[in-house]
Amino acid sequence: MRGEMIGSNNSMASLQWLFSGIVGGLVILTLGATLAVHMTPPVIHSSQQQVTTQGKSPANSTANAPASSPTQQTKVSTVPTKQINLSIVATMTMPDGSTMGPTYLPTTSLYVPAHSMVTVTIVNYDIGDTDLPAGSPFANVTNVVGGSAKVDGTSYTQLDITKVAHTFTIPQLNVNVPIPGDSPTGASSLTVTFSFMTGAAGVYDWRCMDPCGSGSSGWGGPMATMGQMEGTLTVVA
Ligand SMILES: [Cu+2]
Repeated sequence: MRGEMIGSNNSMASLQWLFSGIVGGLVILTLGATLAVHMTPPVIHSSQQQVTTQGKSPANSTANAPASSPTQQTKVSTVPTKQINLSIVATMTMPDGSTMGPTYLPTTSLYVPAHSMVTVTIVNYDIGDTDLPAGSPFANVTNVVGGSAKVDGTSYTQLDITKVAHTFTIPQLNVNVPIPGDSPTGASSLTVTFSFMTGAAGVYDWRCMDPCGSGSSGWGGPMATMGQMEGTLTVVA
């Protein structure tokens, strides 16, 4: 009798276990389906692909994490960052009294960490435009974080080919940012900012692709001179 009661209780308990197991399973399945829907990856613009790629290394640098721009921070806060400040002047007087320019300053020899986010600030004092050839791809902002650059705080993804003064171009990394020759505010300079991701260590050429130099092609003088409109980007492991 007692044994039967116990047995009966066990049967009841087993049924309860079975029932709660089914309910639990359904809850888990429902949660799983809900999460699957909500965890669909966000649409990533082609220019941001490297961000996601680089973002996978969780080591290093909470100290170097960008302090602002929360939308970018969620994706790139785990990678090292590096700030580069450049300016562009129309002419610069050399110690011997000769002039050179236009030129990037203070140096075109840039050093950045591998697998990092490099933020570049360029103050362009060389107001005025040099047309890019019709259909030039260098009128477009390419392969920068977020897909756009900013001029005096306003985002842009391309310029009219007649509104370009210079470009900041790293051909091997497909990074290109056209630098406007017209200040939106009418000021005597304008400030361009953008970020790009580095990959493996190596030495890359970077340069201006707008024919701002001398000669009939515009590709002479500063455009053909290291330290003026071309330089090197050394990515350090
Ligand atoms: Cu140039």
